[in-house]
Amino acid sequence: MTQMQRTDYLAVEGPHGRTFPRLADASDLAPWRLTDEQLAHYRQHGYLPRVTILTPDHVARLRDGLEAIVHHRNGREDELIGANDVDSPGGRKLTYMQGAWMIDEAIHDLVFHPAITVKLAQLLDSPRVRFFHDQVFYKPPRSGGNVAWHQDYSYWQRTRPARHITCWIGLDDSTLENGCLHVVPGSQRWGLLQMPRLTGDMDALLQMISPQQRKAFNPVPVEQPVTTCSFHHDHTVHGSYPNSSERPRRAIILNYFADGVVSDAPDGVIMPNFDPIPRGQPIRGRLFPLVIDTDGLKK
Ligand SMILES: O=C(O)CCC(=O)C(=O)O
Repeated sequence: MTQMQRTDYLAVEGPHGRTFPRLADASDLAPWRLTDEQLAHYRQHGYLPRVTILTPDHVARLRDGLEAIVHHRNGREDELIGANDVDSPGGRKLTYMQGAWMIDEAIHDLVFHPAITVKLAQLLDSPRVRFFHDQVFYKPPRSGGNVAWHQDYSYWQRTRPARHITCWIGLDDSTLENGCLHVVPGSQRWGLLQMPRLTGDMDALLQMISPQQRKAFNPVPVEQPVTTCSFHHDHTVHGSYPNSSERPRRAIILNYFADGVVSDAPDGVIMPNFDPIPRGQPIRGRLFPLVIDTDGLKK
């Protein structure tokens, strides 16, 4: 594929294609909403597991897109940010990347999928929500490495306030054996902790927390079938163990924030390769698009 043929998926703020349904007016919100029970679970525990958002056909398209990128058939891998085969503890490997949403149509459109965005508006309690960035954590069969215990916001201190949320989307059934996500319920109330190396020693964070927090450190596995996702709060401690199964554990992670979050970066750099945003200025623009505006929908 030549430079000339590259589709600019970011040219229009919103989905590029028709992979997922769109919101036409306010009456379209209802089928995508979380129940009061689900919202209460998130508020109490700092995460919400097993929320159905995809069909098997969506999963197949997302897998095809991701495999094309990972196996260098997409042709635009040079546009990825921080793409890396990371050496993990124990001689294991983890494929990590940001920016898949800029080079694959289905992954791009997933960012705007109402099955996700309507729920984000509820969980963040904000009518307007913006996309922050995507991540892929791809654990190959048998050798896929761990992701160390961490809080997402500890990596996002170039932005404020902490009004962020993560949507974790497995492209395989997530099981204990293949290294599913684990979360520490209630840890969203622990305040901001130090930032460990994400792909380093699993338990590094445990040396950085108080004896009281260590006592309350009771992780639970988020085992969930493909087609579902989980959401977690930006202060919820989470991580994942290695993949010891015979199949990959592929996940696309979408990070969002409530509209109004500003740059707190002394040099304005929010994301490598993106134009700097001066400290104090709202984070917005085509690289941080609005994914939902419930107030703006026709009533
Ligand atoms: O996929 C994983 O194992 C870790 C993902 C993660 O750290 C996150 O969703 O913030």
